[in-house]
Amino acid sequence: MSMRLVSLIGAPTDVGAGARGSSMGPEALRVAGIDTVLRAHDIDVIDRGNLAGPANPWQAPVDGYRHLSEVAQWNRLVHDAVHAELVLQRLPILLGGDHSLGIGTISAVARHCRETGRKLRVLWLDAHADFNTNGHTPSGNLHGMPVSCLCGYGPQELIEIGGKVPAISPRWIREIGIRSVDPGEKRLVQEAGLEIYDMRYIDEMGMRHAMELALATIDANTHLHVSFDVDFLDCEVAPGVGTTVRGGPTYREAQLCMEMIADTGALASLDVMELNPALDVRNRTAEVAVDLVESLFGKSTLMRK
Ligand code: B3U
Ligand code: MN
Ligand code: MN
Repeated sequence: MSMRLVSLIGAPTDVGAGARGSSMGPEALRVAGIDTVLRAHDIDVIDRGNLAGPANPWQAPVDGYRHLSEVAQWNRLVHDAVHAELVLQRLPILLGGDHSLGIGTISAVARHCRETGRKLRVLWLDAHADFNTNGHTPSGNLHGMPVSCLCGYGPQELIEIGGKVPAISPRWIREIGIRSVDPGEKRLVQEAGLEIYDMRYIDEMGMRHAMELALATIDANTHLHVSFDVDFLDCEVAPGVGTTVRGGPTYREAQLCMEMIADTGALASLDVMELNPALDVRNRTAEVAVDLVESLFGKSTLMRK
């Protein structure tokens, strides 16, 4: 197997979030050793440093959106940086930053897939469905809307970032770990037909079965993008996030999830989002996130067939 090439891109902002602090996420992931851990697996890692976007103006929503113009500016920067790495055949890891930036990453990934004729699958690991619109959001925070924007339901500034609208089809997404969906958002998710493995499903059927189904349509021509919102994890394991929702996957369930993704060999881009060091305990959540990223890149290969 040829050497794997990874590029780290920091996006230090919380413009799309309801709490300040995820802007410090990239640095906390570096302090937890994300580069060293990957290098230990014979991966060529380049840290591109941080993108420089607008400051957080901390204003009330306008037309149901908070900070739309700043979120759009950050996402354009993310789109360009991620696309450039994909063209260089490097696997981009976006160090968030709030989850609204998934619009920029996945728009770039979708564009690259169109350009290279690859099939795209997106795994959205999250406590939330992130499928709100300005008419349904309880907060106006754009980190609750990236999936809907990517599917074409959203403001022009955000849905056109990668060119083609919509960037992706709801059929390409699998959401895992979901346990907080707003009432209007629930209807939209059902109408769009999103494939969701929520905590009820995981409780009843187990993480293994959920992941087998979520990964079932991946083939040799698939670009697999993982968008990992750290609030996916149970808050006992990961307290350092802005919107904790109890009852998430345990450390072991999350490890299995990452290991099964690694086994596909299809992982081609990654977001690590919503880590909020201001709410963390001695960088514990960053360390757990890095540990899980290590599993995504094949840490536990000892027993593999
Ligand atoms: N669904 C709520 C809360 C939320 C979504 N994503 C996060 N929080 N991180 C909203 O505001 O849209
Ligand atoms: Mn999210
Ligand atoms: Mn979330």
